[in-house]
Amino acid sequence: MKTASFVLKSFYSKLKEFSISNSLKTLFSNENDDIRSKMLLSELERVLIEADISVHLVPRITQQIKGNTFESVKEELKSSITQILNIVEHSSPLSKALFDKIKLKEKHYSILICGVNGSGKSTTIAKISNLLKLNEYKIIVAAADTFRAAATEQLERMLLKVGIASQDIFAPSGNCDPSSVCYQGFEEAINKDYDIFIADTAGRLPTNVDLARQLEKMAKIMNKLHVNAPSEVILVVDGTSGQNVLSQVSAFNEIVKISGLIVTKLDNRAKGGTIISVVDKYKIPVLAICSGENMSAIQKFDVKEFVDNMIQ
Ligand SMILES: Nc1nc2c(ncn2[C@@H]2O[C@H](COP(=O)(O)OP(=O)(O)OP(=O)(O)O)[C@@H](O)[C@H]2O)c(=O)[nH]1
Ligand SMILES: [Mg+2]
Repeated sequence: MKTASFVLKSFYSKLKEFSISNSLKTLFSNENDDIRSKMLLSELERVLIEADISVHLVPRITQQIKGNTFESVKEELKSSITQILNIVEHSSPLSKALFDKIKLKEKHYSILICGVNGSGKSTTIAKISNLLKLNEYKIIVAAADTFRAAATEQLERMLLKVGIASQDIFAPSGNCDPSSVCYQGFEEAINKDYDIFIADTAGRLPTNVDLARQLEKMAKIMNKLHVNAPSEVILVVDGTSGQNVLSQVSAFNEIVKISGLIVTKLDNRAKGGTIISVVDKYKIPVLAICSGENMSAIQKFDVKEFVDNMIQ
């Protein structure tokens, strides 16, 4: 098994591989370069777009660049991107409980997890459950992905691996409606005094009207049991999906108000620019990033660390 330190070191390894700096260095070949020259500016824009920063945001970033050397432009870019990312505070009661060991104040904290197919929802739930259990929370997970055959078994397998017992997984047998799984599971969480309730949902394209309504219903039905429910609605996005993530955030946010993002698969070909574009456009916090299938491959999103690795 990989050690925790190995996993931590590899968190930004792909981001480093795609570091903007490599391409940036080649732009500045002689001392008389002028960043405001049309050619250099459009080259710089190309570098940023290739890093997955949206075409709308790139000109706003380059407008601020004045330096003529690699080092000065690098520092200006870092500062501009940091400013964009710092528009929101990247935390929530859940992320604070996960990473800062700050106790959740709200009783029966409820979390609805959503996202497109295969974005990493169930794996992320297992990672979160693992951390919460280590932090001594009593948690219950509802298998509300009643859409895909074997989804419940997959979730159960992953949860059992991190020590969540089967009595703490709400998965009624038979053909169930996902909203009733959410309702009954959350009701059990309240009756049996669990600290945290997490609902896994089926992967869906938000453009599918029926599935969109179903997700909306899950959030509404939970609210009937607790005035603050769902306490958080987390959208899990695949960090390698580039600009598609922007449309996912927009569409899901129309259905249920997304309170935070978890970005997965940063160990794959993720270039990082997607995160910057999403935060700029939707002002939604990034609660955690995931970088591998290993249960310990989840960590807090730290703006400085992220920018330093993206632009070295
Ligand atoms: N490399 C890598 N793979 C990941 C990460 N998170 C999840 N995966 C893999 O992505 C695939 C899909 O993960 P799931 O957790 O099943 O995704 P899901 O969103 O629940 O999928 P559906 O329920 O089918 O919509 C699996 O093979 C996971 O092992 C990650 O951070 N890095
Ligand atoms: Mg799943």
